[in-house]
Amino acid sequence: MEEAIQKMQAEALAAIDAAQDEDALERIRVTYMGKKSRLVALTKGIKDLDDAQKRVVGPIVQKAKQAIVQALTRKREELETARDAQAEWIDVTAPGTKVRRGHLHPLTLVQRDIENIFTTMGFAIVDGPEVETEFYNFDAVNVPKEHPARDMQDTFWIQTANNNARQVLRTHTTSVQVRYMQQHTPPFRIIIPGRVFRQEATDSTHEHTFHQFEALVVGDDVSVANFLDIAQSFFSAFFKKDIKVRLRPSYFPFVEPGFEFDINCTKCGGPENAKGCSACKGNGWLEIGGAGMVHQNVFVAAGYKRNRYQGFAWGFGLERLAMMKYKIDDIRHFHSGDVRVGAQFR
Ligand code: FA5
Repeated sequence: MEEAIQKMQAEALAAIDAAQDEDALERIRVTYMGKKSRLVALTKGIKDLDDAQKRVVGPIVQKAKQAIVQALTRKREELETARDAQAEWIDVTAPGTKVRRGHLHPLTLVQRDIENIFTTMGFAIVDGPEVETEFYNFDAVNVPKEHPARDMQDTFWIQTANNNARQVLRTHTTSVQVRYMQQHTPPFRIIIPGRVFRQEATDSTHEHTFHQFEALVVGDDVSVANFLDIAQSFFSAFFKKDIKVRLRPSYFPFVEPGFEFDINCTKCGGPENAKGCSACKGNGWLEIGGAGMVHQNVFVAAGYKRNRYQGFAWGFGLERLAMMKYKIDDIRHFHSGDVRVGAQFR
């Protein structure tokens, strides 16, 4: 009997040691310690032994029981620890879940692009207020009161208590020219990016709120040739191809002489291949903006002596340029808030 107990104990301990998981351990416990186990059967048999045998076998059975219980407890703890460690394990090679990120609006991208090109050409970036006085928006840039030119840009007027200091939502970035010149002495070259407002019906190429880029270069001997050179360098860098600029005589009160300027079509390349081109409607040129030599009256309004300096200025629409670059057919997409538009520029 003693041998049988010791053999059973050895078997039980070996089985416990080899158990792979908590279920297997439980089955071993039932086999060796459960109600119908051999150990229980042996324990029940003790009462039938004589006293001398009881004194020998009793402690052996107790020891075997203790040894098995201890082994079971130790193994259970070991398996539990292993299970917890498994649960905390992170697979660093597993594919991650994609984080949704925001992105810049296409107009911001174009604005940054334009600013980068100009700053590498030595221009400083200048800012000005969107709510502007009538003086800086019109008077200072040589648009006389009651002059029909004031109607060229449909203006949002702001109601103010004092009618002598009327305010507007600026209709063009030209409004910043005199503000800047009052504070600075030539020579300088600046660009003025900004939001402008006009009270007009919207269509595929017109918005009531849009952005302009003004460039202003003033010095002792600045000429139209400088303007052409800078404009061609800028547009070639912006469209990443060789671009020609064409001037057409035009009228803006703040410049003399004044021009409208076009670039050769970025789609067909120019008049030679323009037949049937949808971008330029077959004429080979795309209208970009207005330009000219700064009117001496503007310099005088800024406090400079008449005929002391020369300068050129130009202004163009940011949205129209972005439309050309990204082949966008309707200006209203930009402010529509339709995420499908912006998402294409991630
Ligand atoms: C002006 O605003 C002049 N201040 C530009 C200028 C500056 C001329 C310096 C000479 C010297 P104009 O009104 O043409 O000019 O507007 C300039 C550009 O703004 C246009 O060529 C066009 O690209 C853009 N633009 C004008 N109106 C709108 C509109 N409603 N929606 C979108 N873009 C517009």
